[in-house]
Amino acid sequence: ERDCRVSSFEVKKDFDKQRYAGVWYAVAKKDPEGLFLLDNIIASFTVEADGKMTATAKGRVRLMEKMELCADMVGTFKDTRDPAKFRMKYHGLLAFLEKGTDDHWVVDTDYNTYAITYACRKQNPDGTCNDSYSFVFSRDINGLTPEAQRIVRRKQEEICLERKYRTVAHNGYCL
Ligand code: FEN
Repeated sequence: ERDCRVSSFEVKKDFDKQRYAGVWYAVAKKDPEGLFLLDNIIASFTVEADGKMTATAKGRVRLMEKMELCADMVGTFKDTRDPAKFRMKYHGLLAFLEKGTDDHWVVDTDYNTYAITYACRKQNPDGTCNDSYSFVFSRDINGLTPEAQRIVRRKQEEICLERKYRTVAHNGYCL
């Protein structure tokens, strides 16, 4: 039987934030419950002079069925004992956007092609996740190579989220 306890998920070994920095395009995502970014999601990670990681994320959101806009989200990351596991405090530049604190785990990345991230917001009593989100990021807005897709698919299984993702469309809305 597969172990789907959050505490047993493996993350990137010897994660290097400097190499992770820069722009990533979300090409697929698994949504959490509640409000989130719809599509056109672009994240940009920076390592500050003091070594702390920060990021911005743009993504399309829809307000009241009719209006849509590009939401600007800002995240600041707190290091943990595991270099690939962070606590991310985030807020939107517009006050009505939800703010919060999530895990940000880098499950895997090769730094110059793909990355897969994971956040569990709520755990079940048995240690499996009850409310998670996950991004597949690409350095190339047009998507991943077949090689990177194979790696990402295996990682999605390892975090027990296979078949839960949907493609993130990019039509230049937040560029
Ligand atoms: C991540 C990595 C880069 C930095 C950040 C990331 C996380 C972003 C999150 C966004 C949440 C969006 C919300 C939208 C919202 C991981 C990409 C920061 C966690 C919560 C609405 C929609 C409609 C409405 C109100 C609010 O609040 N959307 O009427």
